[in-house]
Amino acid sequence: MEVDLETLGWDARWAEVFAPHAAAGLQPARVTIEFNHLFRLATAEGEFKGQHSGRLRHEATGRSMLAAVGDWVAVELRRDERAATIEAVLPRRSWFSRKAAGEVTEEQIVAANVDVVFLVMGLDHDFNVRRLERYLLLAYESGATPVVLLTKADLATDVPERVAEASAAAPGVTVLPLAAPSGLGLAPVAALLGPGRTAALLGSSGAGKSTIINALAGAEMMKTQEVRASDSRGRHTTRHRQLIVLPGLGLIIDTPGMRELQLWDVARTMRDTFDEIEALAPECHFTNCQHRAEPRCAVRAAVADGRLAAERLDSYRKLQDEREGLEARKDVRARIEEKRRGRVMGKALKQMQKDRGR
Ligand SMILES: Nc1nc2c(ncn2[C@@H]2O[C@H](COP(=O)(O)OP(=O)(O)O)[C@@H](O)[C@H]2O)c(=O)[nH]1
Ligand SMILES: [Mg+2]
Ligand SMILES: [Zn+2]
Repeated sequence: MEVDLETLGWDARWAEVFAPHAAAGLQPARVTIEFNHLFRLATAEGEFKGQHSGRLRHEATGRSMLAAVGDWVAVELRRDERAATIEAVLPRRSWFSRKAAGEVTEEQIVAANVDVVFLVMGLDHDFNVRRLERYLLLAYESGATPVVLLTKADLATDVPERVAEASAAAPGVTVLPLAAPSGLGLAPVAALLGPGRTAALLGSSGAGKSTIINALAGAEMMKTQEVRASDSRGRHTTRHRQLIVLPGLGLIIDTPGMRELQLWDVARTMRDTFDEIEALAPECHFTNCQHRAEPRCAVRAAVADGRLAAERLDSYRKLQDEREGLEARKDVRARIEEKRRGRVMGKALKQMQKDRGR
């Protein structure tokens, strides 16, 4: 099977960074599925399964240096086995990361090379402005352009109000209501895609992400779920992240519920998302004002006289807390790493002394 790489998102810029790998006889491939370090890869010659080369695994100093869904990689093809060895990961243009689960805090790439990220929220019990703000931070952090999709518009009676609420929380971001099963509002979503463009869907389980993919594809690409009436949550159907090619429309990455997704480095993005608060901060009396109980705080003054919504300051504080928690965990990790290195050094020293003593 011959596949046009451009339908997978390939372009002149990728070709340029790939040139040295091409010279080494490698082929370009895009990661469509990752499962426990086993990959499915889309190449010009169709689908291959893939694994990292021993050298790449060995040289990676962190998980974020290994391949993830959406990555372009350089592979050695073993055509007879339909298998490939991943020799290199091309530098990412954008990426979503999360704290990897486990004892140490480590950055893990969730999806790479995403042009537009759809923040999906159902207009049922799922609708939550605070959560939207957090998704927005993630989107800004990733480098992809965010768009808010409010699904299940057919179940809501207050669609214009919800759209206004979401727009207020996401200044300058397109907010689109839709009811994917009936096709209502789908055209403007499709218009944001395009051949070779990659979108990712972020949102809670049951928000309607897979339903959007199916509606866009006009086919049952993804299994959707029955929703429990009690809490509008669906059961988990999408187990792994997956990059799906929508013929003629572009590419889309479906993600399992993003509950586990936590912010990695939010300092910059806090400034972008809460720019009205960051703009007031220089007027505070204390340069390191946290806008909590400090006297002569310009931010709290703005809330008091109605120039700033109290909810905005609330969200800001919640993110501040989250960020501090994460920073503390990073510190712990750094101390553990230092200790480990100290132990290795200590062993080496002892060995040296022993050797000398001989
Ligand atoms: N009424 C209505 N139901 C929807 C809509 N979108 C999704 N659903 C239903 O919500 C449930 C969860 O959808 P699914 O796409 O599996 O959610 P995911 O977990 O985000 O992938 C399914 O039963 C869908 O049929 C919508 O726009 N309107
Ligand atoms: Mg799903
Ligand atoms: Zn202040």
